[in-house]
Amino acid sequence: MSELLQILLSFSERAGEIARSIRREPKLFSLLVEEKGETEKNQRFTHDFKTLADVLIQEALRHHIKTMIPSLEDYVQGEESAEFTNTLGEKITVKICETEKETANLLAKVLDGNAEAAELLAAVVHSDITLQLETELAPKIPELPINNLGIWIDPIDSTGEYVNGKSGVCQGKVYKSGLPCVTVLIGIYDRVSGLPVGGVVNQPFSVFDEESQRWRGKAYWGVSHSGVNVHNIQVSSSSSEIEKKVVVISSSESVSFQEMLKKKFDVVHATGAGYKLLSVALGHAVAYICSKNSTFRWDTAAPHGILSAEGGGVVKYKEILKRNLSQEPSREELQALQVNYHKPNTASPIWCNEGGFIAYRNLSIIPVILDCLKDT
Ligand code: 2IP
Ligand code: CA
Repeated sequence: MSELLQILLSFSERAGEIARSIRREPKLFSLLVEEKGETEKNQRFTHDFKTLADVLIQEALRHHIKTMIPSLEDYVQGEESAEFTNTLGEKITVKICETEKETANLLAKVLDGNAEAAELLAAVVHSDITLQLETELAPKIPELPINNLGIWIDPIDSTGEYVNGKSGVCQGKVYKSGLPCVTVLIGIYDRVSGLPVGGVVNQPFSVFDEESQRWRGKAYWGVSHSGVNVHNIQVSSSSSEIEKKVVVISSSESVSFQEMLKKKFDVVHATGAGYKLLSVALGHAVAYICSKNSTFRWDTAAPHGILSAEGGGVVKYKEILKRNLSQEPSREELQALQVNYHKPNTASPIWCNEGGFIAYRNLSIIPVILDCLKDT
């Protein structure tokens, strides 16, 4: 069993609980909804607070890794900067302290002295939430070479949907928007090859339980290392038949791009890069095609790890379009075109997924997609 995966899975659940409790606690939630406030102070304050949820999760993971696996601490990278400016213009670096009280004091500074909100947040950050790997799968997971690994985290992907807090609109099995599109993404990659080794995707708002009037989360994971692939995804047989022709894309893609894909697929716009990748992993869509520089390594690393464990992957879009499209790409060719996670781009933004990508669970879909796009 991999201790690292167990640690990251449990942590993803704690992150999911931080995300849920911020929406659940009236004192914290009121800060989120002030996002729509009119005054400049309110807007700045809540903008900072929104970011604080992200930063808190990221720094909590860094703290957790430092405690559990000290050698990995320097190799945790994330979307957020831990430096914060409150409405008084004070610069504060958010970190998780040794005690809950110390963390609360630090957070109170970021929250302009709102001690009650700071204490609530500190309590959930320091709470000991665990989620166990499935007992039948845990023994199959290979040990991972900790000293060769790096971690990418996107603490809250789809921040806009998180703040809006709508329950979500479905097209087929895919949510186009809403809280189910929010994900916590923790990806593991090999520092030498740059290839994904595994990932955890936590969906904090997966199912709304009418009885308790609370959201329940789901956590998905996968590992692909030394030829051993293990994951906890269950793709129902109906998914492979009914959803066969769904591809997910961002609503920001051009009309002509969508028209080309519509020749062979039902095209669904869904929010959240992490969520779209998860939809492919779950078999709710056959592919996610992103033609632009609109995502980052922290968006793709975790679900890429799961897709690799399923035999799929995430290949560079512009690169694959350059090859001879009349020939089907081989497995080896697709392997060489995988997005990698260890080297920044030569031009800024250095960690964007330059040139876009195609995410797939089954490689047989790639020639069909390329056939649609051959005139681009
Ligand atoms: C965003 C978020 C957006 C996505 C964008 C990501 O991350 O996932 O929804 O755009 O690519 O970077 P789209 O939904 O159009 O694909 P964040 O919410 O963390 O900024
Ligand atoms: Ca993101």
